[in-house]
Amino acid sequence: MADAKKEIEQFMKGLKKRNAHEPEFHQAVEEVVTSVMPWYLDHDDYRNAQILERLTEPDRIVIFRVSWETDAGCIRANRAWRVQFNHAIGPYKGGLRFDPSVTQSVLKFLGFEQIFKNSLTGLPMGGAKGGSNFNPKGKSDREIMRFCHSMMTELHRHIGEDVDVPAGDIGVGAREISYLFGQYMRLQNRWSAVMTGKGTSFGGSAIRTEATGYGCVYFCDDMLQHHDDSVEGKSIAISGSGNVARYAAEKAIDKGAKVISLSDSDGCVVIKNGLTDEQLKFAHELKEVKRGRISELAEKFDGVQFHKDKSPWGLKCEIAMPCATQNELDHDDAKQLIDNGVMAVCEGANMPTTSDAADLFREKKILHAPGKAANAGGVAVSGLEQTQNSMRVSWSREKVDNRLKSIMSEIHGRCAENGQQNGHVNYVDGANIGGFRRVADALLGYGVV
Ligand code: NDP
Ligand code: 2IT
Repeated sequence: MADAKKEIEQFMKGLKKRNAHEPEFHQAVEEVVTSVMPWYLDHDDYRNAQILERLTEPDRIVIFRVSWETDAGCIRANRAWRVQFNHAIGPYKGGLRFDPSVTQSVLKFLGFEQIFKNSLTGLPMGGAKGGSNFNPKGKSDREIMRFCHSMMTELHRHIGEDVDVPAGDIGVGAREISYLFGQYMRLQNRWSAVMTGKGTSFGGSAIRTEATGYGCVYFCDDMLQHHDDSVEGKSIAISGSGNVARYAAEKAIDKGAKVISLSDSDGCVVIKNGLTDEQLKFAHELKEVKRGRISELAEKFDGVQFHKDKSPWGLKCEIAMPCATQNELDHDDAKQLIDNGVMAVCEGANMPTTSDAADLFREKKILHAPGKAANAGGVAVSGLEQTQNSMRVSWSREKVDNRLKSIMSEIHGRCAENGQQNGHVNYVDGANIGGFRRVADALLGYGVV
């Protein structure tokens, strides 16, 4: 068998040359290729069909301008993308991100990750991602509306219920999905399930808002139970205070854990005695309605302290749940967490751990659930929303929540099966290999496409 390390180096050299100046994309590919290469080299049929080479080249990328007008009458132009990465196992599916840090590299990494995440859910969904470098912070509702309407005026040509179905991500929540969907309907003159994360009054699924955070805690509990333990009674450091972080906190509290932090890009709040239901309610309102800063939680409640420009990774905790953004947990953070006795890292965000931090978790055999497994609950319930829309039915919260739980358990099972290493489960390898195999089989069957 060829030397896997050498083959990985060779592969990455070519990929970096073809995709210069795209560090996030390189990082996401390298992680998958590192897990998959030994298996790939063992399977000549996949190798001869150049499955890895084909899977790392997006089907297409649409780039376009979004022109819009501020309330003061100034004209602005942003750049937007839709990366349609791979639709071997179902229509393209993945979120839209609005943030000034959005680049083609970021969206390619996210679209690439989405292929394997969606495959792990067992549902028929391909991988895509899109978004814009538009900054929604500080914009009025009407500015957001004008931006979303303008964006959809171009995007609508490239999506469709059986083609590509966008949803939310950073900076894109219920308000933005409604504006985008409204414009799609106006342009197409038909109601179609072209987006997920819709309001429940117009075709959205119960539990979709909560699904990523809830699913992350279900996965974490499955992972700990597989090791004869559970989330109950554990102290959990959570980063972020957006959609994923807040609903992860809600479910963690529900399962008897102690949530000791939340954060945003200004810093983190530490809640020594554990986040209470009342504090969480305040945080939901603060972020969803007032669109305020997490420091206000410390201003409002005794026993909550705000640490400017700090992440939660210096805190002593048993579980770390990064739920903000990519590369928010680096090697020093990983070292501090390990020195403080962390037993599990469960990723609500996409690729929140830098490569060298992930290497350290691997070396120290820390249970490390990668985002493509642990945060797949969001897209899984998006898939269930698509099913309900096609059937013209709407399932109860209980039914969707039960489906979510069983999908997360199935994902855990796929990771455990594919990540067995001398009596230990490597969840990163398990998720990458498990997600890859289903898509690779489909591509192999299609011939040269
Ligand atoms: P939101 O926009 O609701 O919240 C994002 C949170 O992360 C905010 O608290 C934000 O703080 C913080 N944040 C963003 N960028 C940074 C940064 N550079 N440094 C520190 N904090 C930052 O997004 P979501 O909760 O939806 O998404 C969070 C993560 O989860 C992302 O990685 C996303 O890709 C992933 N994800 C989301 C899913 C979903 O269904 N929504 C599904 C699966 C994964 P601030 O307000 O200051 O910017
Ligand atoms: O990263 C993700 O999985 C998401 N932002 C959700 C995608 C979706 O289509 O629901």
